[in-house]
Amino acid sequence: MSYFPDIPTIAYEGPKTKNRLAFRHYNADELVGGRPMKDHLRFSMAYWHAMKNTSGDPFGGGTRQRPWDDGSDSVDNAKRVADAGFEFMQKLGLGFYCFHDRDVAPELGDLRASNAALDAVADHLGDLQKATGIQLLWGTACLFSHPRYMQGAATSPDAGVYAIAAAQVKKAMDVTHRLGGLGYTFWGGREGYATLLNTDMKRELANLAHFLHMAVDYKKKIGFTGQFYIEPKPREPSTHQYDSDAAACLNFLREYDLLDHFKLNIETNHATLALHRVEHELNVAANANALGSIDANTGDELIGWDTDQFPTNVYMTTQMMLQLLRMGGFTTGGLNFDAKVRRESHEPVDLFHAHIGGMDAFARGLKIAHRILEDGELDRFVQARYASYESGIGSTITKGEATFESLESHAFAHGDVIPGSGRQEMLENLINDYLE
Ligand code: XLS
Ligand code: NI
Ligand code: NI
Repeated sequence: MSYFPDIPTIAYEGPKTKNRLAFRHYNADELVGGRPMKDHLRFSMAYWHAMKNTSGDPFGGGTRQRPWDDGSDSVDNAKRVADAGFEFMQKLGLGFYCFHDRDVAPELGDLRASNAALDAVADHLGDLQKATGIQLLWGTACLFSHPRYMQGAATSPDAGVYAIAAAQVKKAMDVTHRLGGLGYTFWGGREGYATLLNTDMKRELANLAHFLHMAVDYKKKIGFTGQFYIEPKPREPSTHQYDSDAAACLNFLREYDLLDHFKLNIETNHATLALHRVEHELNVAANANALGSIDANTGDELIGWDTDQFPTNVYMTTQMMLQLLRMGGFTTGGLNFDAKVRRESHEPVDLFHAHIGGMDAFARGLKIAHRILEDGELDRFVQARYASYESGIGSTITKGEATFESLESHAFAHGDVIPGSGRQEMLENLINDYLE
């Protein structure tokens, strides 16, 4: 049984092809810097967007044709969706996927029944993984859709809700572990607040920290060795989300002694909502040794909300890949397409066009970034820009040996200084040279 009978396996045909269902740049086994593209990029399907999302918006319901999903809460239906998902990933050559517990299996009337459904679908997912070699990049629990989570989960004012959230994460971790998941993500869907008038922020943050410490303990207990990720996002659905950006997450993790146990999963559209470029967020995370994974998408800068579009901008993917290559690439993480087709793009084939575009955009970004780094002109400029910190008075600053007194005598002795040009325009031209 095929769910995409008219769509062939997508092949690399090179930049000149006229075939819209082909890769122009992503060539899985082609080596870039001695490593196959597929290992650099580690593309992943986001189950919720690719398989479950119907592309509704606040003004109208879903438009998407999803012949694999009859909308029922049965385990059989969930297994069919999984079959469609694995056929889709195989046809695109996606080596990984990510899910929320409630994407892959239905939430039923009570927790025990929901857990049993999840176990049954997980068995099926395990079989599909075995048959295809596709791996689970990370799992997570949906702690934001059900009405009980309207005021948060691990930051809920209600301890009963908090307990259910913990039970749900416990189960989602079990299943992720069982499926050999390489990671587990905490996106604090509704961990934030709408107004301080009703909010005890200090208590909510402490509760959140306890929750994550319990997750760390449970991870050890079950022998799960996957990487934990926190995914920053500044707003939506809450007005103020606690994990607002990479710096805020790192500060929270440090304050509550969790930094050793978590890395960040950086999402492009969330960076934009935080008024940062995604490369800034990647850089902040990487500098703290905490860049774990990426939710690859992009936002519409005119609309200003989390539109979760597919990434197509090569200038952006180039900057992202520069950050990633400089840090030595992914270990457990990957590029997870946390992106959805537009409401107008309602046919199953649109899912293919969307992923092909995203994969090609990152493949180009990878090749371009690799060449930029190999040629070295950009890095040489940056190095030279800071050269004054490598010798003389500068090196005493770098080594932490300088004092206000030593710097004052340097300033007295040498008089005023104007730094060299930042050459922003020249460097922008340099990058454009590589974007043929
Ligand atoms: C929503 C988030 C979500 C996480 C997983 O904006 O991006 O999809 O990635 O819970
Ligand atoms: Ni995401
Ligand atoms: Ni998002």
